Amino acid sequence: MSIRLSLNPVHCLQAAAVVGVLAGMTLPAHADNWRGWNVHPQGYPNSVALDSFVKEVTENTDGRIKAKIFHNGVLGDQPDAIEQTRSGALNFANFNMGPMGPIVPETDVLSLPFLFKDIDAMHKVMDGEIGQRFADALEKKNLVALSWFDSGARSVYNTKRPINEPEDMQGLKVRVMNNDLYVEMIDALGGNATPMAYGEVYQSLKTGVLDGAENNFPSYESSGHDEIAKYYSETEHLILPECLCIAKRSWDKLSDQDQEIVRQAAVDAATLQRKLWAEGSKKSREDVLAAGAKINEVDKPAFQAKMEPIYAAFVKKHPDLEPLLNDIRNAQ
Ligand code: BDP
Repeated sequence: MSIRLSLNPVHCLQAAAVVGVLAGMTLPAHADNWRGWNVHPQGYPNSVALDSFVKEVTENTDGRIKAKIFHNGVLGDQPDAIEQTRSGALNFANFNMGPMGPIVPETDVLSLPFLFKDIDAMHKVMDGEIGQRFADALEKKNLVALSWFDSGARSVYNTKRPINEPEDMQGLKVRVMNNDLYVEMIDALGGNATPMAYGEVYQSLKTGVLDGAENNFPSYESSGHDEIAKYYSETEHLILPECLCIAKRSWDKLSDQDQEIVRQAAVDAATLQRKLWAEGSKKSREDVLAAGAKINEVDKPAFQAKMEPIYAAFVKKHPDLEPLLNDIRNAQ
């Protein structure tokens, strides 16, 4: 077979020009442009830690990975971002284990109320062999968890009244994260749970669509919810870890050397985040108090008793997860 080339002089000149330009410049090595998701605003402990992760990854890979983090949830709400990271459309993110439950059932164990006795116990569990089991479960769903962040303890707050006893929750419309377990939890207390995206809560509190929500002090403050829902009652019903996760598709493309760099950057980010968290949550508590929040302690055993049936229902639904639950209890 013969191939006939028609040589158009204009095309030849254009091609020569392109080759000339390419030859004259030093082409950069192929760079992976990574986009990361974060729900929190700039300056929040997690955001500062993610900024440092981005810097360390970009510098230590000599620009082979160019990472950029988008704060403030501008790339979508958390359930969406989880899906996007699973598919590789986003490359990394800081996720809370609460909205992870519908995708990775093992992580629902972490959403059982009053599971960890305190934050140190949570760290001990997540930094050890049990944390690795969660990472393995996440990896099966295409998320590579490289380190665990803190998110303190979550408590209930509302616009109406201080909550001392579970009975005080009666009839309150309380926003929860996207997970059926939280609906069961608030309903068990006599409230009306409303799953809703984090970014919509402020407006809903303002217009009275919601009476309250639940979160830790830094989020209560940074979201501005403290300006509207003045009663913060220290139920401390959830101590949820968060991950710094990489899309498995992005992770698998890396050389061993770059995987090591990214892993180290994630571990360093978690060390920084935990330090900033410890300082930041104390400061947020003081700030919201100074701004007029009314903080009270609650009758915790009464809340624990009301939520106990959630455990039995959970084990009935997920008998396979009972050993994991027991191991977490025994490890504390
Ligand atoms: C914050 C978590 C964040 C959640 C948010 C929420 O850090 O990941 O999206 O709570 O309540 O504490 O949705």
